[in-house]
Amino acid sequence: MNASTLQRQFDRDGYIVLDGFFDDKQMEPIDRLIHAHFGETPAFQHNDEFLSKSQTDVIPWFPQQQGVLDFDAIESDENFRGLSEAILGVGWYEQSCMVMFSGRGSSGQAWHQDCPPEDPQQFNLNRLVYTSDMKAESGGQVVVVPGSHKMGLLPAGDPLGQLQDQVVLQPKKGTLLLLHGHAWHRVLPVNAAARVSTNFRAASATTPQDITDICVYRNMRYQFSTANVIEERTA
Ligand SMILES: O=C(O)CCC(=O)C(=O)O
Ligand SMILES: [Fe+2]
Repeated sequence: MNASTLQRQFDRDGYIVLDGFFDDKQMEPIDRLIHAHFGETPAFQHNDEFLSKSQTDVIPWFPQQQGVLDFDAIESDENFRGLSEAILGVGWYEQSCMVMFSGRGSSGQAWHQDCPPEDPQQFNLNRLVYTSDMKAESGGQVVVVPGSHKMGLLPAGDPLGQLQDQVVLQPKKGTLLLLHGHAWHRVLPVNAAARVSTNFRAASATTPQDITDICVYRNMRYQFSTANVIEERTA
């Protein structure tokens, strides 16, 4: 499929899943590197209030900020860049890539929008690359409500409750998931083995760098830079 067809699909649904976008051979060494970095039980970084309220169980790592160069080849892939430009327009930019680790038995991620949806033009693009298969029995699938990037604010309510029309995605080794930051999404609990995903976030030329500083959950808005709940939300 060409980039403009995919762009229209993204505009309609708020996400696109592209299995096999990256070669297994390219994913395997990166997967090993990620697991070597985290080990079995890495220490957590967020504060207790965030952990208990957000029900989000993720440890981030920014390899490029530590001079690890292994992720650069993904970032510079021509098709990857072409698709990003088709969605974000000329002048788009990328952020330092973020690897996310959730240990076995962790709760995954509650429903959220990566940034507030009030201005439809201002959003982050998640470019999620999966270096190993998500198996149904292991959990960790991504759940999204198609078209929700155009439905405004994520409804207040149960952080983990099912939402109408939700779709469960099961990425595989080499899958690229392009996901609009205003789309309503979550990650299911991780049962069997540790889960990793790598996000090469990007945004349009006119979107501020700190666009994802405030995340919207069904029970709060949370600001990462100040580690504060800035709004309590009730249904
Ligand atoms: O790890 C994933 O599959 C999704 C993570 C996510 O919600 C995000 O990066 O915004
Ligand atoms: Fe997210």
